[in-house]
Amino acid sequence: MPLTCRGRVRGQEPSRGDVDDALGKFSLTLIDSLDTLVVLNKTKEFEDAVRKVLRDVNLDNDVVVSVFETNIRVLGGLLGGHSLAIMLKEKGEYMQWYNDELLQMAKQLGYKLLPAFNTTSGLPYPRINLKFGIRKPEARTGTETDTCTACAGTLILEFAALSRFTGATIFEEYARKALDFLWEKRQRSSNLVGVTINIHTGDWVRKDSGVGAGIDSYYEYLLKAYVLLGDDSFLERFNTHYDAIMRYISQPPLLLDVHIHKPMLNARTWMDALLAFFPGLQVLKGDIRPAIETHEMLYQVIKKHNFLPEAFTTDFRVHWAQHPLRPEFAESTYFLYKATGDPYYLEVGKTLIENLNKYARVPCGFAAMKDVRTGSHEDRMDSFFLAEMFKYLYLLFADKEDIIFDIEDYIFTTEAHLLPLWLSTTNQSISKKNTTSEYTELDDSNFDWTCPNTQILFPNDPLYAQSIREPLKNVVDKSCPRGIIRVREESFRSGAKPPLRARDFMATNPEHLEILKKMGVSLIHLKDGRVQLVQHAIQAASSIDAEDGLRFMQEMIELSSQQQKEQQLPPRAVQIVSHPFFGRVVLTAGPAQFGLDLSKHKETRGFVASSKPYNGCSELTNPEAVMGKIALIQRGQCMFAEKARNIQNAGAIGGIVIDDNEGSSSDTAPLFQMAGDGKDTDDIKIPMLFLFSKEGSIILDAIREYEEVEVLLSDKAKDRDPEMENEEQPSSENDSQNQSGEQISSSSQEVDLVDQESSEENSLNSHPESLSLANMDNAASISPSEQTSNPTENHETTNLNGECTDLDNQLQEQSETEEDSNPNVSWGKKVQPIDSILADWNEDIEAFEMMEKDEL
Ligand code: DMJ
Repeated sequence: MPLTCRGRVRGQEPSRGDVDDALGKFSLTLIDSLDTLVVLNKTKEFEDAVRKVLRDVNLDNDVVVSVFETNIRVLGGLLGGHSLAIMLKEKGEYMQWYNDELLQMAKQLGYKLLPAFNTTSGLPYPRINLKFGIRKPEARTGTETDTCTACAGTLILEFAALSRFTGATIFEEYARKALDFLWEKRQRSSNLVGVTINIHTGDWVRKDSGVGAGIDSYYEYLLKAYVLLGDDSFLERFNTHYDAIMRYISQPPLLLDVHIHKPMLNARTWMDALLAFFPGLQVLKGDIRPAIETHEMLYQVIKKHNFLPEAFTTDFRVHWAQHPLRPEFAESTYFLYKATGDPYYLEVGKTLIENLNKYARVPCGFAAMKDVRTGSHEDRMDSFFLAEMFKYLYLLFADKEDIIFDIEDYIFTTEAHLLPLWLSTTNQSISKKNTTSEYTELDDSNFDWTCPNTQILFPNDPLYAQSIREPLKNVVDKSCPRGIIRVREESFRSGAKPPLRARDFMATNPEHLEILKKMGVSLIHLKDGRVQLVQHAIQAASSIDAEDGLRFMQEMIELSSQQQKEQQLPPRAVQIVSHPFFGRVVLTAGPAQFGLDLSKHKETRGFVASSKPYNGCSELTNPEAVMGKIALIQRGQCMFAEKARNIQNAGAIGGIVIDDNEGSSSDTAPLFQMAGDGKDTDDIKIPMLFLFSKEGSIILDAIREYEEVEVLLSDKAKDRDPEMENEEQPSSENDSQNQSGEQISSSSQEVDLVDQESSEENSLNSHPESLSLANMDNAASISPSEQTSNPTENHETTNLNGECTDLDNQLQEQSETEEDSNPNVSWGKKVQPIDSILADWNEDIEAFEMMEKDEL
């Protein structure tokens, strides 16, 4: 935990849910970073680290861990460490004492994971208790029915390496069986796989399919298993899937999820950050062009936000704002540089390193970005940062002689652990089953993009990559908000104009109601005054109308979730700028619905002082201490607005409310928004922010240690620059800001606090089967009535290279100001099931809902 400078021990910190499943009290970061030390030529440190692992690590802990994470990080880390330990030993200088101890640990761990495979399908349970295995009452796991495709399909490299290193064939056999099962279950007409699968029945639970979260390394391991094990069946499977990916998912430069049964239908309008590994895999396959294109698009998104947000929309807006310092983009940059030799990729790497140093480096390491928009941090540095990010960035700039062994003799696992290629000819006793006959002859055009040897195709020609990037150079900046692309393309292909766009819909317009009826969409008036939209495809006038209705409903969902987001104020940042922090520590803060709006004004900078009484609920007894400063107040006992008025009257230039619930943290709790007191709050002119207890205590601890602590309250952390380290900033800026005191309008609220997450509970996503508008007025507010132009086909087109059409521009403006608008639309509850055609669609949407909640 790089902000609090401690290790994260499972059970000793508040649970973060699934993310913690990677932690098994087995010194994860130490093991995951073993082979990085050798790559970075820190051989002595590697030797020490191996000794520490052998001395301290216990694998027999009563902890439930993820089988996938334990495999790729711990088993992979031990095997990577072993691979390089024996390489060093052979060289004769280091590790002379080493006697396969890491391999023995790996084997012990391998046996601990095997009970997870005790299913009829051979797909492993997603979790296992390291001490008690599975299904026994003490194990506290084994009731799960589903796992992700990547979770079951990312074992073969580590398990086969373990078998081949030790001669114990059982590991490779189990991993192969799981892969065979997944292959059997692929959707036969599209040749795609879903995101999650039932480990007992083999039914797809989530039928959306992409190359990012939940599936990514399944594809990676098919191709790499072929490279490591030389088994053609893996290559044939990979090529079959790759053909499907390029046919349906790849829309260069985008990679968009589709439905496995309806692969021409996009399943989402956003992409996740994990797919950034895919260009690297395409390099391994030899398909350089789309790799260059997707990588270029991702780089432009990064340039916009400094980091790749966890998810971003097809028009490149932030969808999920966090960034846990994922390495996938650096990985692809490394492989593209190797493939093309284009120095452009060194420039890309330099930008990555500069951004890490500028925005993520903190006194005890590198902190994950909680929100790329504000630059705020999370007290988290995942082990993959050292295992992968450091390794790939170092290798990008390393010359051959900088590395003490030949990296070409190894293959990278998904966690960038190194396994020697000589394993392919060792202990080959595991037979190649199911190899022939199953693979359909692929159309040759599948390989049109493939260049098996880049040196032959463009020897020393860096301009090759540049010529591919050139047409895309403004793809992100000049992008226009998109609709649902595939749907749009299809409707224009047939020359059809959608009869009604969701954004134009007015519930009071009889013509619109007529069109809805034709499309099989009915309006249900609920007792509480709300209206629900439900589509029954069989009630549509024709199958074309039914499809139009489906599109209309899908657009409505998009619109609704966009509007849901617009109601929320974005998070703010508290940045500690005084010595010794100098802006390096940025805390995520909740906004207030009253007081100075930091998104419209310059940041407020000042020293902090605790108010007396600390709860700020009455006139302050220490006005001299808070005068001209940012007052710290504890949450509770009175309204937030009352606290704000009391500190403002005492002369404070801003306020930070610290949560009184001990242990609360923005890592584990949803963003918190302070509401007014139901009265007019225009009199409150100072900015107010909210910190959970953990973040608050970082400031309180700093005061105890350094007395004078200066902070910056803003909507986005200020770049850390030498200014912060040298300058003693006077607080005049704040004074003038305070005096200018522009009026901030605030809607009246009856509650003290708005918890943004729980306010989302009635959102459409929770009840995707039917749509309910809050009331007729709000229904009308969906439709921008001031819209002047009539939508035409052109309005929907997006020109990747050029300008947006009029409507596009209009939409762009809307999206840019989205945080200011408050259309106040809410969606209601499910009323009735829908027919079988729609049910299929709804299942997919339910799956998205799950995905939104638990993915990544
Ligand atoms: C890593 O642990 C592995 O690369 C995994 O396959 C997915 N991504 C994470 C880091 O983002």
